[in-house]
Amino acid sequence: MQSTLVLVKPDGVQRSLIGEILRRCEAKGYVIEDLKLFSPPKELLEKHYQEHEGKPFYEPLVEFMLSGPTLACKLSGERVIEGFRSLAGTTDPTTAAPGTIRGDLARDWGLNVQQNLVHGSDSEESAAKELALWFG
Ligand code: DAT
Ligand code: MG
Repeated sequence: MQSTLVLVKPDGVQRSLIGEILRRCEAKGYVIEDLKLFSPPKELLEKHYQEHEGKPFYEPLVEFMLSGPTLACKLSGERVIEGFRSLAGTTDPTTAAPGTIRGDLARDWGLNVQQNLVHGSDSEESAAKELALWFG
């Protein structure tokens, strides 16, 4: 059994989409092991997005993540890392496939960061690191 870190980012919380997003995870058969709604400190976000440091969207991304509370979720299930990313859809909300969280619920707001509602760990290594960071 695998676990992954799912975040409902500030846009999702602000738009009251927590229920809809968790519903899709549960409907798929994944199990919510832990939940935490809070405003993470900048240091946590910088560690979380360390791989993107130096990219043009890095600073606006961290600023966006500081704009309001985030829901952190430890989600478990067989191949959940890959499975949640499939439920989430691709990064760009405009081209994310209909049927996915981003494809159905997110769109481009014309800002310099993609407000794409959710985060999901992208490998076993990132999941372990991110779960320790957000729930450790
Ligand atoms: P994902 O969240 O699909 O794993 P990522 O790890 O490549 O995507 O990027 C992290 C976040 O950074 C992403 O959810 C939104 C933002 N982002 C990524 N690429 C971007 C870009 N080209 N322009 C603006 N924001 C971007
Ligand atoms: Mg990523």
